[in-house]
Amino acid sequence: MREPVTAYVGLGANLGDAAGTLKEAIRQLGLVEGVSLASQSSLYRSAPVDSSGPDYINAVVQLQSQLTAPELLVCLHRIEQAAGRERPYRNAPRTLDLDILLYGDGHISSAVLTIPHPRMWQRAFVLLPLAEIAPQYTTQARLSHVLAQGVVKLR
Ligand code: PH2
Ligand code: MG
Ligand code: MG
Repeated sequence: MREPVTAYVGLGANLGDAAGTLKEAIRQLGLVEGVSLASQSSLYRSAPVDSSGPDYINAVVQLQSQLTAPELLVCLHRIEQAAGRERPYRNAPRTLDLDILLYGDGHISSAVLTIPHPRMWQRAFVLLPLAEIAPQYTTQARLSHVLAQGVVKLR
């Protein structure tokens, strides 16, 4: 059996019942073989950043994963597909987006996967939920870069 790795996954949606879709996606993540849900942030609302359409709902979860990062990515894509994800163009509004943010202390740079997520440190909709469940990553210096972005905590 592989040693579990602590991974963080960012969830986002701005089409349909975004909050309901995120909650269902979190439930689905916990059902994946080899993955357990360790903690989850609150939900947050924010305007689209480099995207369009309705406001986004975002959250971050902590997983314990016995999968490799590429194996986890396949599972995330499957859950996105089940939520009706379409990819008409880059940063299009979406029913569900699941991004691996951090995978243990791993660094990956492949055609399909970059870890740590390359834009996570510039985005309040990632850092504020991450700060709730993993404050060791969200130093004041990192938060100070994004605090001007309007993000509202929902619950
Ligand atoms: N995701 C994007 C692009 N822009 N903006 C917000 N507010 N929330 C997101 O999750 C988001 C975004 C690309 O994945
Ligand atoms: Mg994304
Ligand atoms: Mg994505």
